[in-house]
Amino acid sequence: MHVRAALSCVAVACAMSGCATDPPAPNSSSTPPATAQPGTDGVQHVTIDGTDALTFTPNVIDAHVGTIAITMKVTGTTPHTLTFDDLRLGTGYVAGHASKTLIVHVTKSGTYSFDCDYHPYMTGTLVVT
Ligand SMILES: [Cu+2]
Repeated sequence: MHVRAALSCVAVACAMSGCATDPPAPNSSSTPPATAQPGTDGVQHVTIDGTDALTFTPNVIDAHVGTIAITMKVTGTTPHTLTFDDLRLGTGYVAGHASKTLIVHVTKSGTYSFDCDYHPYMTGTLVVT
């Protein structure tokens, strides 16, 4: 009896303070997406890093339908590729401390995933709106 009364008391306090509607805390370890910036050439430009931790950083690119120039900069000594398997398009081998730019023409909005040929678990997503 005593316990039940205490529990319903907590429920009322929670509803009144609105604590049930608080959004979950954001994941502070995730990197915000990279947004492709339109240049004077009409091409959207974005640069992401390929790291020795075997990650693309950031690993989400936001862009709009059109032409997107994605530069992958290899920040360490481990070579990578940036490859869109579905689009059959990629940078090919990019050596340590080098960078390469991939031009992608996107005509349809959607989500396009990419990865590294050498490290298939190294993945990223191009989100086109
Ligand atoms: Cu790689």
